[in-house]
Amino acid sequence: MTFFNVEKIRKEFPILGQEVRSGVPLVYLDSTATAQKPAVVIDAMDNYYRTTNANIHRGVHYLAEKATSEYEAARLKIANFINANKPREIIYTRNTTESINLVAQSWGRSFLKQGDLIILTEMEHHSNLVPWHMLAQEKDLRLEFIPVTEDGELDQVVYDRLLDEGPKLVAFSHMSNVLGTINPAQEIVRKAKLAGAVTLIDGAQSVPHFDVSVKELGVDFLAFSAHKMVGPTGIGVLWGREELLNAMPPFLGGGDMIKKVLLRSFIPNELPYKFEAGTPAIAEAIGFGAAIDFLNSVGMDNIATHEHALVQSALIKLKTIPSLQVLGENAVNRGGVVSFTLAGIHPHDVAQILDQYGIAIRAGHHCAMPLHDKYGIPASSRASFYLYNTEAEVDHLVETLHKVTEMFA
Ligand code: C6P
Repeated sequence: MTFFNVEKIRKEFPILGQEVRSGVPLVYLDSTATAQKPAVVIDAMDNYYRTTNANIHRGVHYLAEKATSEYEAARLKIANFINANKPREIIYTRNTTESINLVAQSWGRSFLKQGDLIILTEMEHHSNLVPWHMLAQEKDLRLEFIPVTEDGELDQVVYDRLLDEGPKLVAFSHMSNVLGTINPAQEIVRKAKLAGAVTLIDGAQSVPHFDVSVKELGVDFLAFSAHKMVGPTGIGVLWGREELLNAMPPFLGGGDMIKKVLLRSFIPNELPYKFEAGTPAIAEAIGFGAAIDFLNSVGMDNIATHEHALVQSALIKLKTIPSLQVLGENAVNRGGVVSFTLAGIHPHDVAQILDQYGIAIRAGHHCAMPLHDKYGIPASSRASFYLYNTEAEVDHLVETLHKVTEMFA
């Protein structure tokens, strides 16, 4: 059942109307990698370059002031979107990956010491693993992992046991980019806080797909990327609690992040500029603001409901393929991602054949190698859904997968 007019929404996305080959329309099922962009986002960036382009926070001329005010207006929209207290808690970064590295290199380097425990999970994207590996190597920290159960959920019993060991940080993905599992973030954060840990949520796959409120979650840091939420590439956000951000040293040094520079020292700027060194992605911030307006106009609850319906239908229909195995099929709470294997067929072959039928999916380890190791497979195929996908596209996927299995029979 659709709760909004998906055909009308599709018309807002110029790319979706195309054929990948003559007579083969595009079926885009790879929004978990990056989402398509509506015309309002493309136009906002185009318009910025045609009418406004100037550097921000530096000039006093008309264009500089206009660019600055549009850049800052986008920050306010983003703050409201995630229910943050203050726009200065929104730090523009390049993406989720940079946001997590910022926390590791600034907060982690300053506040963690030898032997300290960080709790992560087995379902993390490399972006929420490698920054901590790097820091752990440097500072001799301990990393422990909440296991993933047979059902594709986090093992809360082991989590409780790990909490008894006094972690300094609990960092986890709100929604898995492989399993689609939506983790009980509020509960994970609540328990972490009781144990005295700082908390970080990787919101790369949650913020684009359902309503996320940092106040409700009670978390300390939230990282996400514009490009997965119908916005441009090259810009993301680290939201952090003001008191934590204030206590952290700058991450990158250079222009705009300083209040004063002497030959041998500097005084850092106020938030959020302390963490925004150099000329930022101005057009992208403005495009991000337009993306937020677009998502708000559709309604995050409507988007979540639509995706839920699509993924439930896909899960039922995929059962008609006996050799197909869904990863984490039984997770109770899941978003619009389905990763699967087809017995005896390599995921890259699956993706290549689907491409012949216009269907774009992702094949590989999806930047979650340890999770694939856990399942004892090197790779999987992944279809993912967003607000512009349709039931007809789900049907096309399932029918084409039947053809794939027949080809290899
Ligand atoms: N996952 C996928 O196809 P960046 O690249 O920094 O915008 O996002 C990184 C990232 C972090 N966490 C999660 C849960 C993610 O899914 C991603 C990006 C894409 O699954 C590209 S690998």
